[in-house]
Amino acid sequence: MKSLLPALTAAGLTLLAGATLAQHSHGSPTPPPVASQARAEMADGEVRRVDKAKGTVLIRHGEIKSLNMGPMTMAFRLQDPKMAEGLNPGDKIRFTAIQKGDDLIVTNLLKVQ
Ligand SMILES: [Cu+2]
Repeated sequence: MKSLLPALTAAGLTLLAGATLAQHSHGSPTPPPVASQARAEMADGEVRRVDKAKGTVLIRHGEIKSLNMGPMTMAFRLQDPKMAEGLNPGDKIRFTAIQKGDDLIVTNLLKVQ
């Protein structure tokens, strides 16, 4: 578990170095490394239930590496209750979550087709 941290840091530095080189080699726009990095952190899920009043959502999710969690169905709190708008049971999503005390909080959520 501890050995993951230096590896992640090294990967981050490599991305930064790559971005700097790309900027200096030519003027054409290159896709920022942020996109793939963010996607790697996102977990897959399927919405099972939405509680707009409480701002919670029950998600059947896949592995969440950042939380060291295997696939399961569980409730998450939405960082912003507005994230529940347009969200319905059965929707496939990709999301990021953080742990805050006993709560798991969805910080970013995208619907996928
Ligand atoms: Cu879980």
